[in-house]
Amino acid sequence: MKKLLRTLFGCLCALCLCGGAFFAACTPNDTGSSGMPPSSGSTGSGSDSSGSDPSGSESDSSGGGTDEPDEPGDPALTAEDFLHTSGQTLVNARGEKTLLKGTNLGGWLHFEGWMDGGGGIEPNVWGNHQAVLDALGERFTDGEIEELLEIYQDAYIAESDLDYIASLGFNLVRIPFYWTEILDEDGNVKENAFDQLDWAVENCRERGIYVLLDLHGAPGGHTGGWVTGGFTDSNEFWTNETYQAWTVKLWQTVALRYKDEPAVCGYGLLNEPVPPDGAEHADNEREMYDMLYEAVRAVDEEHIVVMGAFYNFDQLGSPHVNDWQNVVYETHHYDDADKSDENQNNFMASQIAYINEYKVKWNVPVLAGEFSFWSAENAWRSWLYTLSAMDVSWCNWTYKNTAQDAALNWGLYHLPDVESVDYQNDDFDTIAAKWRGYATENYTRNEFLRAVMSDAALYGWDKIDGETLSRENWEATAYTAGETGHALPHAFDGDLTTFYSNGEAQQSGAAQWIEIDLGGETALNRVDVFCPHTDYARGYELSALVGGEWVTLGSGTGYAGNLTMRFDKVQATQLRLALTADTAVWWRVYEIFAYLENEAPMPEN
Ligand SMILES: [Ca+2]
Ligand SMILES: [Ca+2]
Repeated sequence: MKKLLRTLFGCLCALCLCGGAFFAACTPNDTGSSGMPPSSGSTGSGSDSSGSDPSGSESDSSGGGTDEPDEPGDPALTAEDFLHTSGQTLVNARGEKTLLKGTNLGGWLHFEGWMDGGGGIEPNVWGNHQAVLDALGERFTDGEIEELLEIYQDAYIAESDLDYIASLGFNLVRIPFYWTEILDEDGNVKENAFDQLDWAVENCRERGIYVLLDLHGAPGGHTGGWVTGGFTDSNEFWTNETYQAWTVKLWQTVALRYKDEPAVCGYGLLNEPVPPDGAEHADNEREMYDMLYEAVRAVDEEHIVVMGAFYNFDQLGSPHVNDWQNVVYETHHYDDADKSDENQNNFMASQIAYINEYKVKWNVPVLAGEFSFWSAENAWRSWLYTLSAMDVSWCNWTYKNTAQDAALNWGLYHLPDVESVDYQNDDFDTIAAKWRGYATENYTRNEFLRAVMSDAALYGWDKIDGETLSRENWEATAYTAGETGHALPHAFDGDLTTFYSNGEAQQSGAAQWIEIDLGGETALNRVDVFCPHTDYARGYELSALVGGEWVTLGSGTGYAGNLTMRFDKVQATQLRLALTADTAVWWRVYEIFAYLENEAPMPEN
């Protein structure tokens, strides 16, 4: 990740927020043609931002369309699972749409000192991969350094980590690596170049997890001197033909090795490229991507190639203009200037709109390859659910992190009990012992991120495991404060572009609610409510009439996207969803669904 992004995305925010609600901006040309859960497409064309529906009741539109959920099967990936692009989506060799959801294995094959075992290199307190190599090179032989790195790498990610990743419902790991993982410092392919990558590909394949190979740091540095490229204060890749030739060689070596491998979903050519002087050298950036694209295509015509839409899509240009086939554009999303819920919600919505604009305009699949919304739960959930509904793949930054501020949510594991290496003084055995300590067992599982991300991966609308209950015999009534009820058909018409709005500020005390007569005794264990990022319930309580008695099924603070409420199975005749918090914003509901899910316990803690 890169911290300078705040400036960039500050600009994007201003551009993209003009349309107001992100649903409005999602698929402006697509309303009425798609958008049914559990799959793709438009999530609405409702009007403005909060409280915008003057009628206080409903808006009209039409729509529909269906898609089938993924078929269950053997998790191991086979030739049938080999992915290609198709329009704005990814499909396997059977032609089935595939959405990638997962995490980054940051800090494993590419040190980023502030977040992993590479920290503490002076004068750059953040450390970086090249600095680690250089510091170790002062006192150890190349062979000893390789041995130490392998000790670290073998400890940092183990089979148990991949088991956990699979248990979260993830089917993607993005693997950032520094170029010296493959080549030595003379540009020759190392004997042990594929020790960890082969291991990762094989073990991910068995678990149904795709691997995206991400060249995070290229020879000479390619990220404007930022630590993210592994070589702070150097940006020579762009102008040094030797480094460029090595990078061509690297990608051809990698592509040749994996060209028939279905578990590799793509090659990320360059992470977060920052050519000298930025936009003035956009041609340079396009040339380098094109050079690497052609290098890969010379040995591998089938795999997806991933292009960094960085800082933005326009800097690289469309696949059509560049004459690239079977490519995905990857975006990164951070706004660390203001971590408030309100700002993160707005930022999240602007990024949804921005992704969708180019995805549609260029007819290209997008991967949100890095992002964080800190502790803004609504933004996290709304982001993940909405990307999934849009067929945009996603993986957060990152799986493990040494950051000691839990609220930053930098990792699915964090707050480790580890010791930093003293590169100037520690002997071989001490470094080895410290690096073995970076095994995940010495980290703390991040339950907030686990819940947020696994909910989206396991229970998003693209992943309903069970029966979606028919709403044919339902009769729903909405009650606003002090008024009698009225019907709200647009919250039950299967169309994510039409909605109910209560037309008044939300109140505590359950004085506003939606009641659903289920038309007879009905077994259910889950209710989903889809709301926009603005007008979602700030507090809710879900109750059911069971055997003539009202029982509370769940309550909480609410969030946008699809608010998923799961509970022990009940036989109910009525449901009631009430508001329980005071806020100036209205309440808008696109759809309400109920399900009888199969046994799908959350991953064990
Ligand atoms: Ca290695
Ligand atoms: Ca609707």
